[in-house]
Amino acid sequence: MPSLTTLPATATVDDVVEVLDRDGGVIVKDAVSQELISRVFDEIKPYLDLTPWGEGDFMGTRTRRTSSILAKSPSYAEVVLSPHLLGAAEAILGREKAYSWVGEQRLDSKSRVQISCTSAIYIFPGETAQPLHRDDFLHHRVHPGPESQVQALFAGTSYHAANGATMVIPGSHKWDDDRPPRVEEAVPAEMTRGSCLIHLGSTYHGGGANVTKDEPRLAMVLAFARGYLRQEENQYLAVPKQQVLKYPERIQRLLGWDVHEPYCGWWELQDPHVLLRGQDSNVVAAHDLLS
Ligand SMILES: O=C(O)CCC(=O)C(=O)O
Repeated sequence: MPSLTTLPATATVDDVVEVLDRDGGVIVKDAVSQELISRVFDEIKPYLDLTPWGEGDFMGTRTRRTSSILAKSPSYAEVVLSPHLLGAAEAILGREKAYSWVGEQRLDSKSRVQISCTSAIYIFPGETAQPLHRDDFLHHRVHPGPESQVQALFAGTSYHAANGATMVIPGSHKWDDDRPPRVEEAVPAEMTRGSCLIHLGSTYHGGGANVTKDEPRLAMVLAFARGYLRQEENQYLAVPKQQVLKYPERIQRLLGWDVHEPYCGWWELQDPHVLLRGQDSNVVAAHDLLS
């Protein structure tokens, strides 16, 4: 039975990518600090408490899901910049290079990453297992093929088979689209609080059943996708501009206030980041006439 590899926090991005290429998923122990997890939890707790139970097998009737995390938890920006997930996403999604001729000039473009989705998934006792699925279904991928998304679940609590650890089928990223996942093939991503499970968008996985009496399981989800695709969670609506302005430029661009090579996402023929820089711009002034 294939299992999941756990790497130490000292693992390099290359180590993470090597295991992801082989297995489709990898655990990084202590990927973020206990202090950061506590801070994020304190920031999202008021929202989690107000979040209703989900509906149906997929969302879970004993699960609370809250999204728009970068609007609710400023500290989550530190999770976004934690090196293993971001580095692996950049390496794997950046493999895809495209070029095209514009007259006699050859234009090269490389895929960069953007935030596709953020959420907290809180699975309570009594929850049943979520059906196994591939997250990149959202991008209409054909398998096997180049990846469109790389994501992680950061453990906000201890994460084990009984309290609903994510179930993963190692190696399933290599399957074609005709092979359905079977629960007997999935293994629990058991890990300590602060560790993370990184997996490819093509890897079959799903939330586990929580058969404990009193032990909820919390995961903080973060997905990166190629910068020219539609984000799964609409970050322009999820994170109000006043909050975007408080983040460093790197986070702003990862949120989508950016142009992806060669020219996807422009605003008024410019890098949309000019809207955040507040610099003197005739285009910004002209646009203000609209409001
Ligand atoms: O909660 C989990 O462990 C996985 C959740 C998931 O894969 C999803 O909701 O798409």
